[in-house]
Amino acid sequence: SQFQNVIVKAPATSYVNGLTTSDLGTPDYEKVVAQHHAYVEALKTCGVEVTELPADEQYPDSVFVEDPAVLTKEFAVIANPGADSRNGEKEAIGEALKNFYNKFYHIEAPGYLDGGDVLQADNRFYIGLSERTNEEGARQLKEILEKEGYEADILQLKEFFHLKTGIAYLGNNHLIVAGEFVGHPAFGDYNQIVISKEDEYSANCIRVNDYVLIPAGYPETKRKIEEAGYQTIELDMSEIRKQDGGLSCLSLRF
Ligand code: CIR
Repeated sequence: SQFQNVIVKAPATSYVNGLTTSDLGTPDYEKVVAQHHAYVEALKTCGVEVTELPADEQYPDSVFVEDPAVLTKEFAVIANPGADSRNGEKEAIGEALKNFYNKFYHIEAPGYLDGGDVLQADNRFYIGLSERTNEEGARQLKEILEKEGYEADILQLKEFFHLKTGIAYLGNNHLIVAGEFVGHPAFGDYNQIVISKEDEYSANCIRVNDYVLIPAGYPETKRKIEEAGYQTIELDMSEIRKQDGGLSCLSLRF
């Protein structure tokens, strides 16, 4: 949770035509830009250097930079995004990461993996099997991580879109869990902050240095995180949510 750098990508006007399973309506592009800008400002408040990549109209979902890569302090893994319309996003992310890393790994077909299915908690990674991440993709990532001295567990998702849709690690053994992860045996050793069904969207939040960024409109979640000892910054996520996105999806933090 100590980060120096963050990569984000400006939303393209094509964002409004991106993939979604939600029935929340079409995003308002002006509002998307404003919400993305507020997100970048919040990250700066957290003391990180923000690199903003230019918008890419060809990829409506490319604002969700978390999915084409998995980063550690020591190396970068270029993922192989499981949605056809997003797979090519890995090229621009790979280029951008050359400015920060000299050690790269790649997830290769027939393995597919979205970074949204990967959660790091200290030296352990959790990898979710989802509609986007298959067993071969998860197996490749686990092998890379273990070779590099990390631990990695693979778990099957039942309902969540991505692993991090329903879970976040704050540091200090504090884990936020919602939905199918409440009472899940893989997470029994953590101090859990349990999010109720109606507040499920707020389980996707991010610890960045001295703050936890949370979606606006979830007072119970805010209270629980502050009681655990963290300062929070609330961000309006309405237009991001319409395309199945959350706070973690919008950045790569390292
Ligand atoms: C997609 O379907 O790929 C995008 N509309 C949303 C991606 C959200 N990313 C994430 O949860 N890491």
